[in-house]
Amino acid sequence: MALDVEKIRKDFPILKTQMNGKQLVYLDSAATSQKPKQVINAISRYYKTYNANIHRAIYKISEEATEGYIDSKEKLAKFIHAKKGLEIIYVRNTTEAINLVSLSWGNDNIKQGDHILISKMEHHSNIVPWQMLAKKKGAMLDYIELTPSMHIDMEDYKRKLQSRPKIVAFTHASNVLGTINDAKLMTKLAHDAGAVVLVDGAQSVPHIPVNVQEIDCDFFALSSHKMLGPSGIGALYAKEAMLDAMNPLFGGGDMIRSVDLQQSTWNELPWKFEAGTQNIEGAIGLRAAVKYLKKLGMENVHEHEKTLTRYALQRLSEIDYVKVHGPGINDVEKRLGVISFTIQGVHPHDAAAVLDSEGVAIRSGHHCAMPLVRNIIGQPAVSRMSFYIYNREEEIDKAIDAVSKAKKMFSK
Ligand code: C6P
Repeated sequence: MALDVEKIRKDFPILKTQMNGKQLVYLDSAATSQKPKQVINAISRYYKTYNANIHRAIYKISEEATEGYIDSKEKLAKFIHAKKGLEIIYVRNTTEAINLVSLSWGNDNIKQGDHILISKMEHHSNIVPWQMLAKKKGAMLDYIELTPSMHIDMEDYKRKLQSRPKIVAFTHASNVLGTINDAKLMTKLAHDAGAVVLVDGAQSVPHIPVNVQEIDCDFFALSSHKMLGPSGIGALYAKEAMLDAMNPLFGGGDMIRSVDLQQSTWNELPWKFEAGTQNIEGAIGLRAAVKYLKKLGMENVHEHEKTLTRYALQRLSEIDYVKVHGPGINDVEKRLGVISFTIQGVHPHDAAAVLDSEGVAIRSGHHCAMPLVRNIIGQPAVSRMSFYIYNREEEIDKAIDAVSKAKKMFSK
């Protein structure tokens, strides 16, 4: 079913904003999404009517806050098709979720000489924690190559699996290329080779249907702020058996069952991993975001973005001085609405500045993926436009008009 974009736009107060005297055209949802009034109101209602700490008191509003927090996990678990709410650990963001795995699971399971396998299209969040772990343990960090069409090179992947890595960590969808990886197949191959699998879902969960049980990954990381929810909250999904076997990363209130002078025992899942007062309003906001996306239907969300992506790729392909870095128009089915590009003779930051002056928000830079942007794409920076449920074709037209304006300005 096609999304009713005009109706959706009415839910996003920020879309009425002007930027540099022009109607805001927000094409940077891969960095963070805008928030609908349903999310804003849910957070506001929490603060106005039942703000209280969770798990700690038996009075009514504390119970209501606790119920909201727990229900948020249940709803998120259902949204990504986890078996149980207790498989969801709330953290600050995708970055923290991956670090939780590298610091807890990694510390206990990676030894000197072990291999850790990641891909060359990873965000720094899925590179640096593994570098730190490899360095600490004397382990080897290997990289899966990409094909010229900017997909995972599956032959290289199979070759690299022969060194029997202990863990394989890869992104479900690239924040630079838009490429959607076959997470299910990659997980199966990794499991067959005896590896544990972590999937970085920061870019996939907001835009495509995700089923962690079908993928069968052991860990899956996501951020609320990219999927209409507030920032400062994200989640680590992990299979219950993995979480049971892992040690907590932080010690403190709530994560314990009992505390003696010299030792403590841990609380049950998922609380064992959530020390101290949590981001309660964040969980309440994320619950509202999940409800909003669920109502739209993730198949419909993806369809809408594919239509926009097809349109943008078509229009950009008609401009001879623009180069798109990522899978082309024939690959739209397996692609996000994330389009990185360069304009011949125009620095990406200059391009972004011209678009800004026209009210169009895009991002330029290395997009926290330096090994990909610098070594594989071969540029110091790229411009990137990214779409979401509230974008429409005329906004892409405005962006492309501004691209030609930038070309004219800098070609003089
Ligand atoms: N990418 C972008 O503009 P955090 O910051 O922890 O919420 O998300 C990190 C992250 C991890 N993996 C992928 C694939 C991502 O895209 C991101 C965030 C933003 O592309 C900010 S750099």
